[in-house]
Amino acid sequence: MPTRSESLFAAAKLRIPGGVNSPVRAFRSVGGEPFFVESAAGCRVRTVDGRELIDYVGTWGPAILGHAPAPVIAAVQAAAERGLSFGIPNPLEVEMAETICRLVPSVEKVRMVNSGTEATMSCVRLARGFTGRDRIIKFEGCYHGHVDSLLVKAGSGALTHGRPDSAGVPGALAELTTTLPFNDLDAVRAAFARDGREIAAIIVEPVPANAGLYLPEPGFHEGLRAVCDEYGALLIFDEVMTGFRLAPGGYQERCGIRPDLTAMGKVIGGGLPVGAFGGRADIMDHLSPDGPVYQAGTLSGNPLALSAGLAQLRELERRDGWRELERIGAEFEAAVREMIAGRPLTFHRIGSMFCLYFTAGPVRNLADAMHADRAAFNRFFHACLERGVYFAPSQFEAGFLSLAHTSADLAETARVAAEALAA
Ligand code: HOZ
Repeated sequence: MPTRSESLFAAAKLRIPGGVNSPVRAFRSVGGEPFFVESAAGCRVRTVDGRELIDYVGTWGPAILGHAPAPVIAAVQAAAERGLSFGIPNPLEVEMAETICRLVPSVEKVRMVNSGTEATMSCVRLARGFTGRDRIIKFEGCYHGHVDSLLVKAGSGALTHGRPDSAGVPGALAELTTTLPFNDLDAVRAAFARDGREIAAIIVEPVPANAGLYLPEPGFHEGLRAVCDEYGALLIFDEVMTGFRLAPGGYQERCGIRPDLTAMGKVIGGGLPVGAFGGRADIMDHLSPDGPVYQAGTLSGNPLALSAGLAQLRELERRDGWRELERIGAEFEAAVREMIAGRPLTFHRIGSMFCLYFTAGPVRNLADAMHADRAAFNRFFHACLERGVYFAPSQFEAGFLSLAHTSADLAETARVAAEALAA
């Protein structure tokens, strides 16, 4: 007798390509089949087969407060009663724009969109329109959504779907993207020495979290800022996952570097489909209707999504959420380090984001991450899942903690993970 998840997946495969609406959900990387979720609350998801799992995916980042937090649900319900979508300016758009400009150090003007992909795509077009140049630099293993120009040596699901790049991206477009190893300033300087006057922008996840999670070395972002300034190129931070998660102002608040443009995404929607991009006013003013770079969206600034995002931010500010996330992260890290002591594993954490690599390390770029023993990770993943703990279904994804993860949840996770490692 198949489980409900098995039956649903069989039905899904008949009508949805691969049975999923986003490839990384399909478990192809780890093997087996995905489970279907019935509901989620706090740090737990409940499957359609009645299992409760401690969740470290957190809807891939947005669930900072945990799932279904009461103040966010109430705000969305109240907004829904006033109307689902207007396509006419609404006051929440002003409140969200003012909030983002207040919190994110480099953002003077911002435009709302509906996903991180839209945000990075719009940043690239705006950078090209503003500079009059076409070439983009990105880093191997960084994933900026499924934008044509950026699906070159990309991370996340694109890393494990069987080919390094995507079919359907015209060669002529991909040729305008230069990919370089992360943390390698010499490579960046060499690329600028060669093509500097053609380069519109560098786009970077300031903390790459789509090939696991590795950290920028001291001076790396300072070096990117300096080379962009020298050659008149723009620096774009993709803070889709780090924005509002690592600090109120994202990673840029922590590192003190001011990018010219910043892409934000799902995290600012608290679980609803949202993205945003913003930055220097003189650059943002190149957008339509004031400027020549076209960008638009019927659902952009959607009142439900903005209500959710604003309610989540208010709650984080009220609870001193970022300090608490750091405390939870440190507690989790201590438990993990004790568990993995003496094993050839590498654990990275920043704030409430983490990754356990199945390699002795060090891991400072994609090439290092690729040394991970994926078969061992896959066994670990399934052993944890069987025991009630859900980590992301790929060695090359980050884990996310929330304010809803209690000490008891973390201790239970450490117990399960130790058992899984032993198994
Ligand atoms: N970019 C997301 C986190 N790596 C993956 C989510 C998805 O592709 O569905």
